[in-house]
Amino acid sequence: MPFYHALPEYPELRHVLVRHEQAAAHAADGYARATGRAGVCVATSGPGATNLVTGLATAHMDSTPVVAITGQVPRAMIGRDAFQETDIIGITQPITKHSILVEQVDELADAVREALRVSTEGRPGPVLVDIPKDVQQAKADRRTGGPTDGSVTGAKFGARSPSARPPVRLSALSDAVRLLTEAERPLIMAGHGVILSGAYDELRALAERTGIPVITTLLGISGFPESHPLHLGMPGMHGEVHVNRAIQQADLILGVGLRFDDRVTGNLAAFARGARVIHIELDPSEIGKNVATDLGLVGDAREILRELLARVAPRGCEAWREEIESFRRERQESFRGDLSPAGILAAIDVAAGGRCTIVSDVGQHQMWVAKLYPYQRPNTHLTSGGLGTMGFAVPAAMGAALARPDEPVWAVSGDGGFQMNMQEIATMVQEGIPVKMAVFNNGYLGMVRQWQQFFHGRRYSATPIWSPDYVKLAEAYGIYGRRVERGDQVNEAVREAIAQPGPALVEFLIEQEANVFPMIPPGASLSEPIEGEPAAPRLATA
Ligand SMILES: Cc1ncc(C[n+]2csc(CCOP(=O)(O)OP(=O)(O)O)c2C)c(N)n1
Repeated sequence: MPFYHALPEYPELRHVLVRHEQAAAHAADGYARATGRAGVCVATSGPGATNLVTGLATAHMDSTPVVAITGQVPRAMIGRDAFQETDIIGITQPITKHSILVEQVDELADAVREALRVSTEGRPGPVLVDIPKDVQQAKADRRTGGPTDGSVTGAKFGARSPSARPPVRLSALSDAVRLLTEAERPLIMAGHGVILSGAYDELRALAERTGIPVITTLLGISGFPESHPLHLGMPGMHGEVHVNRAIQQADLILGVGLRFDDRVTGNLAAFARGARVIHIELDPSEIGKNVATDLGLVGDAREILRELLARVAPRGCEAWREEIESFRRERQESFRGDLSPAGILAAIDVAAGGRCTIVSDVGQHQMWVAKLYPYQRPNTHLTSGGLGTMGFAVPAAMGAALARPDEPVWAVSGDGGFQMNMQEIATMVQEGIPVKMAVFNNGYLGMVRQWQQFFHGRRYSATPIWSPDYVKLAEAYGIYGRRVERGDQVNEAVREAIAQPGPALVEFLIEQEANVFPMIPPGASLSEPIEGEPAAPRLATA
């Protein structure tokens, strides 16, 4: 109440009232991913605060700077199970980078500054500031201490000042250069760190100078142009066969700003057995955490790539040029049917004139979006990678749309994830946030159905999913809505949706039992992909 009482005095703060606090956290996250600045969300104590939890965990897993401000019961009531009391600091401790319970009003301004700074500095992450009601009601002299050069609230993770940590040792850099020069089949694996540090130009220059092919992890997508002749694609569980084959055949992997997640490596014991690994990473605790590393370079990806560029001599990758080219030729889509994800995504790209941001949800459609959308511009693919949070796309797209008013922002969801946060259409209408929503409706929790088909003998337990009439839903919210059943309706629907000044909803009735290929079964190595419909039902292994 005190926070909202004061809010009208600060018209320069854009406040967006969401319908569910989970959406506030995701919207702040979407804003943060799109701008590099902290996204801020606010919730009341108790249930409001706990509703933020999934969004904070999502931001934590993907290293994005979100600041959550929560109300708390008055100090004298803390610990007495007061009405709407929760220990939100305790609940969120493992999923925040930092959290602060503000116990004195004198500390409030510094706590908020500190939260903004910590969230963006170094490896970004979520920070929670919990403020008891009586602290909010107390008076203090407005403290104007702290930096006034904008370096706090204006801090951007992509434009960090050079890190305070000691520079990478010269001997380590020259070891890296030697490994890069001597390798016959080197590969660059680019992760989220490339985007967080804004290392696009440096990555591209290094690849072009050395001829080393680049693969982009789910969160590294749009860190390197999709159509670049050196771009191979996405690795891992749903990565293309040729990308995983390249990993398995490589003799050197240069990992840039990634954490070698299990969805990327498959069975660790069989991951890139012939390769030495150089790992560039801001967070030293990531080095060697999952994959044994021959050389770790700790620091900002952009700074370290610059150092390498200054030292590495031009080279080609002759020993493996032919394989790389054949890998690229193998890129293909294995979707049957007239209304294909590739066709829908191509239509969105064309209708947006190549200028749009895609925010995907979690499931099969997420993998299609990751592999098939022709990303050319930096940081135009936003998705929940580490936590894999269904329901992320719609609210995160709201945050991205507020950050990028000059281009269409599309939320691409499945019928399952869309129904987890579709209440936010009301927010879009009330606040004039023109998110374009694509629902890939297959009538199933598709990714789970696929696992049931492959590993549980087609026992479709609790995966068929009913949907409301999305056209009528759009109508109920007073927005454009359209159902697309055939390939020849795609272009027009997408164009019309983009032409709307406000939000728009397009439902695509895609083939119900389409699968995402290839797929590395859980626990298997990158060399064991399933490339087509399994002949006989298998039993679950994991
Ligand atoms: C909040 C949440 N609950 C459950 C899951 C597990 N899960 C992963 S994918 C998936 C199905 C997604 O179905 P849908 O949204 O329809 O997308 P599709 O796979 O059909 O494209 C589920 C339930 C999850 N990732 N997130």
